[in-house]
Amino acid sequence: MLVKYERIDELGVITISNPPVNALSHGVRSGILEAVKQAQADDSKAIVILCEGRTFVAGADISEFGKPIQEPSLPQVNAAIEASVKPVIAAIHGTALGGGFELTLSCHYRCAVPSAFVGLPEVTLGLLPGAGGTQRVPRLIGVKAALDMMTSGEKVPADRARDLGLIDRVLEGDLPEAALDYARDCVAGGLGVRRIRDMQIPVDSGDEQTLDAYRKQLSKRKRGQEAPQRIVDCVETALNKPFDEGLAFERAQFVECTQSGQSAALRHLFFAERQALKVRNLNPDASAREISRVGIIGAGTMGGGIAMAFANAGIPVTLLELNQDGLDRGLALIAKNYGRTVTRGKLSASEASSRQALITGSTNYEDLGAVDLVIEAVFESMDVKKQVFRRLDEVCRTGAILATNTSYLDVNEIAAATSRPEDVVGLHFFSPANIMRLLEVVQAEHTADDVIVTAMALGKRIRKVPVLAGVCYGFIGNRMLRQYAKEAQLCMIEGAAPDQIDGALTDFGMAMGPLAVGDLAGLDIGYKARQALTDEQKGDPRTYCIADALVEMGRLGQKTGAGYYRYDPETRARSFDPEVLEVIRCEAERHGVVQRTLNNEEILDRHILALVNEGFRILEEGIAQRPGDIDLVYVHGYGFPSYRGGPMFYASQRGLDVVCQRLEALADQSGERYWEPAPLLKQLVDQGQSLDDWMNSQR
Ligand code: T1G
Repeated sequence: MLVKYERIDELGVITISNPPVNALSHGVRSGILEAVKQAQADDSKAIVILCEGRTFVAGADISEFGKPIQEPSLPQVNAAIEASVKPVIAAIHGTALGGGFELTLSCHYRCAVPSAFVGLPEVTLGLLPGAGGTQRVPRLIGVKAALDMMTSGEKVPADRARDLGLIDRVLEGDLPEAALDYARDCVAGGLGVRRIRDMQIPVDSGDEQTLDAYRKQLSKRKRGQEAPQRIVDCVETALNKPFDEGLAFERAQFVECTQSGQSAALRHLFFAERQALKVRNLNPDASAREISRVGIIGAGTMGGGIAMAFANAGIPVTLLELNQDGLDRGLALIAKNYGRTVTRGKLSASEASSRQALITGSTNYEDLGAVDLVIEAVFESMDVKKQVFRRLDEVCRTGAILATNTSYLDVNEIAAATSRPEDVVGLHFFSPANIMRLLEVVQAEHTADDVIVTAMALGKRIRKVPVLAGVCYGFIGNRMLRQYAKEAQLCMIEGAAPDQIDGALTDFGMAMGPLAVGDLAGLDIGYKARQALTDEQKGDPRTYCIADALVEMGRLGQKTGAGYYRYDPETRARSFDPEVLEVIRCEAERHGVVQRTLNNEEILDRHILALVNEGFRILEEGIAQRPGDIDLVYVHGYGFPSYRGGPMFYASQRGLDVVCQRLEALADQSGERYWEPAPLLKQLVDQGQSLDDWMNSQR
């Protein structure tokens, strides 16, 4: 029974039960409407709407999008609730989100348990609140607070929601009793219906300016995204038009969003993130090991960031650095980072210090004897890592998980340095590790199934996006990045200036262009790594000669004020430097490259399709479980625009046949076998199959 209606004394109680999150499927919407009608006809004095299970309604059923909307629509259900002749009270627990929160807004009163949250996260799905949220919320809390809530999509805790006026009462005690008591109070107090549609927006003289400011701000902060701008348009309509007109405008905007490629992409990522947690071919009896204390080796930027990621999730950390100075520097950097989050208002001072207190410094390996998991984040050298793992093998307790944060080294080789390869796994974090959500969980040949189960669950627990990867050079992300970065170098030596290359990629939606990224990381990192390689190992000299020339000129990137670009010493603002063009021209001449003009379409295809082609190879080798996993890696680890769904989703949207043809054209143009379409891509195109078809064949 999705929706139950019962009488309890003078109250009519509507209970929704649609696990796992009480999503507003067609059946639920129909059931609510039926129950509301029934309640109008009986002698109940008030109606209470609540949910069974772990949460109040968490939104519309996202899996229904893209299909024809079946009536009753949620706006129709909400209209019936709001029109009720007797007060309707929503009783919230868990997270009332999206359409779930909009359902409560059509009620006349809202109460919640202290641990509850409310929110309108539609924007994270490329949507907007499509069941009255853009019209009702401004009437409750004003234009600016409403825009903050709807364009961020962030959850609001119950007490703050009450303070804002989004809910009326934070309950003491549990549901349903506390909610029924609150409803009885409403009846006893003679509180009649109170419809938000009849309220006036608490107008602020600066509202028009707020709308303009928001449009400007969003054009930068959410560049390229359609839904945020449409939310501003809906709020502007709420400000200037009658309620029903605003509701109709909102609905039209919402329907357009549901049909947009951006929303399809973001919904794809929503489900991909949940799918990624499901690892195929594991022993079904494998269960997660208890992780209550973590050891991290290396107090550098990465080790400190990883320590913060665990402390932020309430997990105590022992941060090991062999020399005291290094440890002190690492702890000071952590303190500075927490101080910055307090300054930005992201954390209270007390919360920041309680998290920081969870991180204990040590210079003694013996202090790792009792931890449940150790993550090494030491220098990227196989010899150094093997040394560390031999030492861990000696000091760590039986059953402790030994993880390497290596970016691309062979985890099998590292595991072989211990007597317990079954406890060794790769946990590849991305810098800054306390911010970047991606976590590549690298499954080595002997990694035990329960270690993988533990790592995936732990990744979610520390609010990362865990993605399983097999062992190969660079796993998923860095392996694809290598091809992408190579194309940046080739486009440059062939005649495209750094700002043209970066501009083409940022116009596509990448957070940063490849050359600006190189300057940020430091050109000397690649330069030093190449010193240890033979010419053959280095590969095509055209793919690194410019970078090496710049390094030898002392232009290491941002840290020296010049790399591919010049940087203002104060602001670090980036500017084009004609001197670099001369370096490029000389290197082109030296390597016999005849320069030419490249258009942005070619630059973009060579970068993005390099990712796609390598992604298909990664799939067919079984390094990634599914295309959505690859998309998550590139969106959450490398700044691929989320509203394009990731490289593999982008390829599907563009058409695998079109992608295949472009790759073949690039192979003809460059003579590089690398550009030949990956066999799996060719096979799907020849068979007229999609990536979804391939996924279904893998089940
Ligand atoms: N629709 C369908 N399935 C959903 C769902 C939803 N809204 N939310 C979650 N699921 C599934 C999810 O796929 C997973 O399935 C299971 O529930 C547990 O989810 C008209 C148009 C509520 C905070 O954006 O944020 O309303 O993998 O693993 O970590 O204006 O789910 O087990 O098969 O995430 O405890 C707006 C989305 C929709 C909220 C719980 N609402 N959900 O987190 O569990 S648009 C949202 C969440 C809308 C209206 C508009 C989280 C959660 P499976 P989970 P969790």
